[in-house]
This record gives sequence, C-alpha cells and structure tokens, in this order.
Amino acid sequence: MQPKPPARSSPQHPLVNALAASIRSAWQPLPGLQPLPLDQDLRSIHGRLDGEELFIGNEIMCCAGLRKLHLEVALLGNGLQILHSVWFPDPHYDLPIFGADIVAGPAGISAAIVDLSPTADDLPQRLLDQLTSKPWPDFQQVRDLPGWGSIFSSQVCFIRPCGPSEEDGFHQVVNHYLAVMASGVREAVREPSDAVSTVTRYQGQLNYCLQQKRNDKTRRVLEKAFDPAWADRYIEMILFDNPPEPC
Ligand code: BLA
Repeated sequence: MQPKPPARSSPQHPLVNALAASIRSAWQPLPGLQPLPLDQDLRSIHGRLDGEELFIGNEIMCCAGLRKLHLEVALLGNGLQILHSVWFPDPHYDLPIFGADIVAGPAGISAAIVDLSPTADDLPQRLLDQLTSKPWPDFQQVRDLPGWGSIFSSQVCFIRPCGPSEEDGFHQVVNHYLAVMASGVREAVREPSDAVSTVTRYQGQLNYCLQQKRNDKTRRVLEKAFDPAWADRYIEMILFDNPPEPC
C-alpha cells in the first residue's frame, strides 16, 4: 500500500525549498552521479507526534570523488522544519566536506549554517581563495559555534537570518559554496589508498562524523519525534555514518 502523503500543517519555509532545489541543481552535473540504494522506508519516513504529522524525506547519491551526497528535508513537529545536506568526499580525493543545516520554526529561521569543512589541517588553498573571492553580505546576527564546531573551517557561515533579504543573502552564500565544491569535485584526482594524505583525510572525516554526533540538539529532536534507539541508528547510519577505510 502506498504511504499516505503527510498532512503538512505548515507550508514549507521558502528558504528550505529554495535551498533544496539549489543543492539538487548543484549535484546534477557532477561526474558519474547516481543514486545510492536506499530502502523506501528511509526515503520517506512518516510519524506522528501530539497529533501532528512528521515527515522526513531523504535523497542519497554518489559520484566520482564523493562517497555520499545527502539531502534531507524534514518536518518534525511544533512547526519545526529542517534542511540538512552533507556531501562526504571519498578520502582518496583532496576534497572538503560540504555541509549545510537550516532550522526553521514558526518564528522563523533560528540557525542557518554552511561550510566547506577541511578533512586535513586546512582547506586546500585554491578552494580557500575561491571561497573568499565573494564576500558575504553583512549579516546582523552571526552565531557562536558550539564546542564541537571546531570541525568547521575559517569560512563557516553560521547566522540567524533577519528577514527575507538576509535569507536571500544566505542562499547566495550557499550557492557560492556549492559552486566551489562542485568545481573541486570536477578537478579532483584520485590518490592511492596508502598515501599519507588519503589516510589523513579518512581520519579527518571520521572525526567530522564523531563531532557532529555530539550535537545534542539534533539527537533530542529525533528522540522526541521517534524514539532514542531509532534516533541513534538514524544518526549513526544515515546522517553521519563513518567512512569506509580506504582500499
Ligand atoms: C543546531 N540542529 C540544530 C538545532 C536543531 C537541529 C533543532 C537547534 C537550532 C538552533 O540552535 O537554533 C536539528 N538538524 C537537526 C535535525 C537534523 C539536522 C533534527 O540536520 C536532521 C534530521 N548540523 C548538521 C550539519 C551541520 C549542523 C550538517 O546536521 C553543519 C554543517 C550544524 N546545527 C548545526 C549547528 C547547530 C545546529 C552548528 C547549533 C548547535 C548549538 O548551538 O549548540
């Protein structure tokens, strides 16, 4: 039987929709893009909390240079809407991790973050130069990172956008970061499994996953919407699964 479409109590936040569309357009032309197998029950997850419909939609792809490109759009109760996207590189390639997270509630967006996060000491210089070539707009509320946020680069953009024009400004920043990431992917060359650089990037990506799993706010929302064991498996297997060892 087909699952019933979710009864959306609040319409999707326009920035969530717009960013999801930008992320899909950015990955579309990547070399060798293909969907990774994902069970239907994880592609589209339905639940109910206090009479409200919950929904998580997942799209997971891979391409040359990236082991996993993930886009998740979720409605998780109390009008909470999430856009989450991480592009995890294959550690054989000198690439950073693209990550974006938007948390919107009935009062607007409380958190909007985008980064190309290094998997070694710092971002490759050519990517740093490209990122900094386009300065961000002057956002009124730049947010402080939590302790585990040391995984992000010096170019991380973490704000609470004030109004539609800052939301649009943030969207432009994400588009720029996506374009820089995509150009890195197109140029990246595979290095051997036993190269020190490959092993360092594998360890860097493991650490990224470990630190992201320390975000109690994500865990709490998923535990409340589903249950602790489900949340734990979802975080370990779908959101921040460890990279396989290079071979
Ligand atoms: C914060 N993430 C949050 C918050 C919630 C979630 C409810 C608090 C909002 C706020 O501080 O205003 C919830 N995020 C989720 C859920 C999912 C999700 C449930 O993605 C998925 C189902 N988080 C990421 C990624 C990044 C990230 C990829 O998943 C960055 C690239 C960052 N989220 C991030 C940060 C915070 C946050 C830095 C603020 C944490 C804090 O201030 O303690």
